[in-house]
Amino acid sequence: MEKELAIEGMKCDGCVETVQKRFSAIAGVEEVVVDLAGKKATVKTNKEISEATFNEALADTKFKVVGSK
Ligand code: 9UX
Repeated sequence: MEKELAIEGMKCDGCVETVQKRFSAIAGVEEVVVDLAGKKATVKTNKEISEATFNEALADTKFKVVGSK
């Protein structure tokens, strides 16, 4: 499955790396591509993972998932 997540708060490649690491640590996530300019992440997963789960993975960061499709 593939999901596109709109993300607020990323300002540089360090932010991209943090989001990449957090999302990659979620069980079922197989690939994460973060787009700084596009303020989004495209994730490939082997099961349905809710937007809320991705947002929880960003707890204690300044980033926030604000939408998904
Ligand atoms: Mo860059 Mo992001 O120095 O919090 S890592 S702005």
